[in-house]
Amino acid sequence: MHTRRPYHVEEAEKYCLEDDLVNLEVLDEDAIIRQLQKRYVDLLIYTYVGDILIALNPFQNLSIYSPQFSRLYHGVKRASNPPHIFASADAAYQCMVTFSKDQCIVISGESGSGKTESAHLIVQHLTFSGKANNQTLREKILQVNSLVEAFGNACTAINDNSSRFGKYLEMMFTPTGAVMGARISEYLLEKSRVIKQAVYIADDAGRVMHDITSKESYRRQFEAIQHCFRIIGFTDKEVHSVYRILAGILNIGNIEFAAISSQHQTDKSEVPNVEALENAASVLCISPEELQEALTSHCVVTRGETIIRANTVDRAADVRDAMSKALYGRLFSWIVNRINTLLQPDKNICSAADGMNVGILDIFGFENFRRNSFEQLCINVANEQIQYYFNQHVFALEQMEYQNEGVDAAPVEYEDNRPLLDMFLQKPLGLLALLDEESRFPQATDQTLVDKFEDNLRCKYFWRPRGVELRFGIQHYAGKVSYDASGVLEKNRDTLPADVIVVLRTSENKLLQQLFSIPLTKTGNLAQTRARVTAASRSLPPHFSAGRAKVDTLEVIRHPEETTNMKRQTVASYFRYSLMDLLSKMVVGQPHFVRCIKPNDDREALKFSQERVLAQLRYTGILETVRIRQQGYSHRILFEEFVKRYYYLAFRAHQIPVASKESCVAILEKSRLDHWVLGKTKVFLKYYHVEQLNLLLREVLGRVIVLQACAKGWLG
Ligand code: AD9
Ligand code: MG
Repeated sequence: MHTRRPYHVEEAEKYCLEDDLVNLEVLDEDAIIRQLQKRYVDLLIYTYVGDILIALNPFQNLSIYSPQFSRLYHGVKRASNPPHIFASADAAYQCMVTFSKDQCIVISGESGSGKTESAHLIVQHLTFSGKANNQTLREKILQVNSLVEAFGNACTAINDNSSRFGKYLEMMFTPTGAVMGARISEYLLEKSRVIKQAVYIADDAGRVMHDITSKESYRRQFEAIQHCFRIIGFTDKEVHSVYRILAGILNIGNIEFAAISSQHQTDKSEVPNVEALENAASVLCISPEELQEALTSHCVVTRGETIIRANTVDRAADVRDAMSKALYGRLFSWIVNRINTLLQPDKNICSAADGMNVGILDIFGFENFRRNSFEQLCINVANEQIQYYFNQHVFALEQMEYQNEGVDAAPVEYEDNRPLLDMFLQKPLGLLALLDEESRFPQATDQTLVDKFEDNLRCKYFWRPRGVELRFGIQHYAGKVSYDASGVLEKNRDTLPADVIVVLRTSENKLLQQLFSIPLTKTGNLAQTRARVTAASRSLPPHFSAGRAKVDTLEVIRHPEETTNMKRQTVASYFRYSLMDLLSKMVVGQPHFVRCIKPNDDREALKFSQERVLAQLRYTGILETVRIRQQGYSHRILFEEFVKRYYYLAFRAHQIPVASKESCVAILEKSRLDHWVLGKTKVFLKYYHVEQLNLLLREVLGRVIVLQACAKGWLG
């Protein structure tokens, strides 16, 4: 596949490790991969591509994350130290403080590549940088990830601690950069996991059984969770209620159904293992009779009359599963909401509106198992969206600005996944819209669903293998995935019968009552979310128009059972909304990217599979990224803003210069920078210029403060 490079080039490169791929003289896949490999075996897992960080999973613990390292990377020039995740976290922090602007760190990579670990390390460094006087607050923030992951991560065939939800953690800071609180938004928790572990887990049955039987490790994990709850500030009563609900979910899973046939009816069901039913009812503090009733029958209202109908065995099992999923999903949302309340900024210190934040995005990575279902589809579409976001920022927006501003820069070709994203999200003929439409027909089956996809999705990204009825394939940006459509319709409908809600509301467990009484909104205050989404959509660039269309039709989220006449909220429609909500948060901040790479599929330290790494470099467009960072200008600042920010570098404090091109030139020349360019309205800078300017500014401002202090006689 690759031609080997001449020997002397390899020789010359032997001792030459480049911290930044942009500095490579020979720029091709071969050079990049050899560079990364050499670094990896030297345990240099981090490498820059300009301002973007590549992080290779070391699959072993490295001693480079202590507070001493945070100190080393705090507030210094990037080139002073080897590349590090702390340097990226610090860059975001410094940008936030210098420009008083929200920042957003987007971590991407396939499942098991190290996103969640990276997110932890970023939080660790940010709590270090944003020194809160309040030690307790810092400790609380450090526990947040562990707590939500205890409830939302699980073991898969790819990753023992795989995220089964998307997480956007915003760390909030005062205008001077002291950490003052945190807020999490969770996206698309995979609820189906509590009722049925997919086949891919069964592959690992031996190990899972071993884990389950090694009680010692379970007890340690349990104690760790207890510790997190306590530090963050949950009351004992709340924690107790949480455990009861978890025990309820486990016991519900044991309830079985059997058919009872009488003379008149043959499709009734009953619970043969009454003990499981009683246990479930007991821990959930509800009546076992009412629980049985809710599972084995349902009310139908016709012409004002209520009729009770029996549930078949299958239907009863579906209701049981829907109940477990609802309990798990709502409990998870409650924990997240509660954390947000416990970690909100103290109004006496600073109101959230006056502060700034750094958001850290850690979603579930791209997945391709032997069997892929609706869950993988949603996960992969979310990754598709994040890749699109990356492309927009790194390629599209930048090249558009060159054109608009008349700046001469060679265009860099990149793989645009917009058509694929449209195939999923378009209305009315995108895959998710088709799925929703089919979910509304009671007679529809998974077979009619796949037929519908085939009839409508006529593009190269979709195909249907012959001879396998319920299969369809999708060519994702990260590879081909074959999906199994069985059960997809039902998963999308995600119905929870009113009878179940009624009985859960009778619980004496206050928390449980609460979970099913108020319409829980996943994203906090609905009115606020809606306002934010609408406001952000106005500032979205034109290519976000698909998103904008979604905003126009944005419906207030209500849970299906709270709506009788309203259209049901399906998982697919909630998913679209979530993506939009997430993007709306992200577009507000200035983005920083961390690209996680998995060096091998065996989770082995020091093992570097060229083939696997190359595949990831290709689909994430790393080579193109290196090119654009080498040739392009990743920072574009309006003249006015540039002068406002940096005038101290060339003018005296009392001189207020005109916001003109000439003032910009004066500043740039005084700062002795090379290779910048001026457009019609903006200064075009390389990523390293901004760092140099900020360091200079800090020096100058430091001198100004000392001078002022002397003038006022404060310093001896
Ligand atoms: V998924 O999409 O949620 O399935 P992630 O989040 O990308 O996936 P994760 O961070 O969970 O992957 O990393 C997988 C495993 O790799 C971890 O459990 C660690 O054992 C290992 N890992 C990842 N990064 C590091 C690191 N910086 N140091 C040590 C690491 N181990
Ligand atoms: Mg993860």
